This record gives sequence, structure tokens and C-alpha cells, in this order.
Amino acid sequence: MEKTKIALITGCTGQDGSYLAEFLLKKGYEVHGIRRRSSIAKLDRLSRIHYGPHAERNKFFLHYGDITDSASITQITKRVKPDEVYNLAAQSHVRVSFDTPEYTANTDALGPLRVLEAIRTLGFVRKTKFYQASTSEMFGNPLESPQHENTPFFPRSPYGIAKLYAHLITANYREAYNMFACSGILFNHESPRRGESFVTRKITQAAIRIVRRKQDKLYLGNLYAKRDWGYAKEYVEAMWLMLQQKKPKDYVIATGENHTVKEFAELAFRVLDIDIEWQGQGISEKGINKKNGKIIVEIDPYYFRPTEVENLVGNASMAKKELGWAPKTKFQKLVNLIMAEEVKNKDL
Ligand code: NAP
Ligand code: G4F
Repeated sequence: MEKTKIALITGCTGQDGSYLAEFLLKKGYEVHGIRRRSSIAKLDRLSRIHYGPHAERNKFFLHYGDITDSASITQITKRVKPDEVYNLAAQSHVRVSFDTPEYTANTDALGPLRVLEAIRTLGFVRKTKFYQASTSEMFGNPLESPQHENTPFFPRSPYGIAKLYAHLITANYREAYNMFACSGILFNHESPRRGESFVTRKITQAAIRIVRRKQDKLYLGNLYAKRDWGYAKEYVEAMWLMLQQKKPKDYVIATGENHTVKEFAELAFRVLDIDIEWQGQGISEKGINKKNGKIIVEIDPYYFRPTEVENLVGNASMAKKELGWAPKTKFQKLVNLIMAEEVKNKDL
């Protein structure tokens, strides 16, 4: 009988961590996740597996730890003896990284280093494969379009810069210690589990509240930023596939098409039978509900970033060729899928 594989996920309580845990459990893995202590347990995204049937519970374990705390990371790694580590823990909000640059560097740059060092110093280099959650934010103001694995990096935020350190240190451990360590350069991916302060969920939740008359307006920043938005549930499979290859290598994961924030808002409201008419320009631009003439979208400069990433779109052809991975859910389907879940949420 084949030995059960053991996976350790940092950032298990997050959007991707929860989908990845479910995916690996279905594959028959024993899954260990790291959770941070907080005043309220934030296990909503894990409810299906954490409170699920006993059989599944016996294969899913949560450990208290923090990516800024080497001792906890090393102790958990030592106890779990993972075959695969997925490092997803991060301060993942680009705007917030301008407010907390030092914390972001500690979490997003030094965090992965702590995990790599735990694997190395415990003598697990031959046993344990490592995945790092890299990001299209590293391309920043990209020098070419679409972006691929060899596009030069030009990050534009403390977040992007911290993630670039993590990306490069992962490559260094691969080369220096012959470790199976690789990074997925993932473009934006969303879902009904996406954090509520990212622009997609902010829009979909506001659209519902506006229709239910619980909110008057939606305040946004840059309406013209373009992103390559895919579906998170599909992207976690690519993470796993990268660790199943013969050799460790970094891959871009993307849909290959991009859209503006404005387009996203239009589609989300359209699901609720609301068409937006845009009037004005710059910070005076407003979105008006065509049916009743009410202003439903306004610009708040608070959401502008000191340095913005205007236009990202990825080329995932290497992943398609070598991993056999391709996105199934494109823009319109993604918006509909998130809206379908929001509509069911009676708390909004
Ligand atoms: P997310 O929902 O914000 O999840 C982040 C996870 O990291 C949460 O579980 C969070 O725990 C945990 N975390 C934060 N600080 C920590 C710390 N100090 N110690 C331990 N855990 C900590 O992010 P996501 O969208 O799932 O993204 C997963 C990873 O992929 C992140 O590294 C992100 O930067 C990267 N990424 C995301 C995208 C995207 O579009 N989603 C694209 C490219 C790369 P709490 O639940 O306690 O907050
Ligand atoms: O949804 P966002 O906050 O995502 P952003 O900055 O692209 O970062 C996400 O994707 C990265 C991959 O490229 C990840 F690495 C990162 O962890 C995160 O998951 O913003 C998207 C765009 C930006 O251009 C932003 O300026 O939307 C624009 N935007 C306009 N109004 C807004 C808002 N963003 C937010 N969060 N809130 C607004 O009101």
C-alpha cells in the first residue's frame, strides 16, 4: 500500500489555503494547517473540513503558529514531518502594505525564509518539497505584456518587493541546497471566499447591500486598473501540480485576459438587473443606476495607492504545456459564480 502523503499549509485559514486543504484531502493526503491565534476563531473557510465527518477530521489538523515566529514554524515542521509544504501565509493586501511595510516584509519576505530554514536545519531537504506563493505583483509596471516566467520584475509596493525577496530566496535554496523548492507566480484569483477588502468581493457585497437598501453607495479607487482575474479553486490545483513534477521550476498561472475594475463592477450590478451609466471624469466620475438615477458608485481617493500597478495580464502557456493546467473559469463566469453565492448570504 502506498504511504499517505503529508502536507503542511501555512495560511490555511485564507482563501487559497482552504481550497488547497480540501483539494489535498480529496487526493488522500493528511493535511496540517497553521493558524494564528486571534480573539475570534477565523475558521469559516475551513468549516467543511474542520467540523466535517470524523474520517476527514482524522486527516486534518490545525496547529497554532505564526510565520513571524521561527520557533513555532520549526517545531511544527519537526512534528509534522511533511512531504510537501505550501507557504501561503502572508499579509496579502497591497494597499495595506503601504501602511505596514515593516510587518509586511517580516511576514512576506522573512516568513518564507523561516520555513526554508526549518526544512534545511531539520535535515528534511531530501524529503520535503516546498511551494512559495509568488505573485504577479512582482511584475509591477511590466516591461512587456503579457507577462511570463522570464519577464523582468519591477514591483511597485512594499508587498510586491517583499514577495520578490521570497521568490528569489526560494530559487536560491533550490540552487544552493538542491532543494525541491519552487514558486507559482499567480495572477489575481478570486472566489466567494476572497477576503472582503479586495476589490472583487468589495464590489459584489456592496452590489447586494445596495439592492437590499443596506448601503447607499460603493466607494472605489482606481476604476481603470486592469487585472487578470481567475478562479481560486482552479489555481490551487496548479500549486499541487508544480510539486508533482520531476524537477522544481517556477510557473505563471493566469487566464490570459484582463479587465478593468469598472468592467467588474458593471457585470456584478448587471447580475442584479442594474445597468450603470458613468458620468464625469477623474475623482468626479460617478456610476449612476439607470433605473432610478441614483448615484451608486463614487471615487474615494483613499483607495488610491501611492504607486499603482495599472495593467497585469499573464501568459500561462508553460503551465499548460508542462503541467497540463489551463483555466476553465473566465471573467464573466467568475463574476456570476461569486454573485450567485453573495445572493444566498442573508447577512449582507
Ligand atoms: P488570504 O486570504 O489573505 O490568506 C492569507 C493567509 O495567511 C491567512 O490564512 C492568514 O491568516 C495567514 N497569515 C497572515 N499573516 C500570518 C502570520 N503572521 N502567520 C501565519 N499566518 C499568517 O490570501 P490568499 O488570497 O489566500 O493568498 C494566499 C497566498 O497567495 C498569499 O501569500 C498571497 O500573498 C498569495 N497570492 C495571492 C493571490 C490572489 O490573487 N489571491 C495572487 C498571487 C499570490 P488569518 O486567517 O489569521 O488572517
Ligand atoms: O483587489 P485588489 O486589492 O488586488 P491587488 O492589489 O491586485 O492584489 C491582489 O492580487 C495580487 C496578484 O497580482 C496578489 F498578490 C495580492 O495578494 C492580492 O491578492 O486591487 C485590484 C485593483 C488595484 O489596482 C486597486 O487599486 O483594484 C483597484 N481598486 C480600485 N478600487 C481597489 C479599489 N482595490 C481595493 N482593494 N479596494 C478598492 O476600493
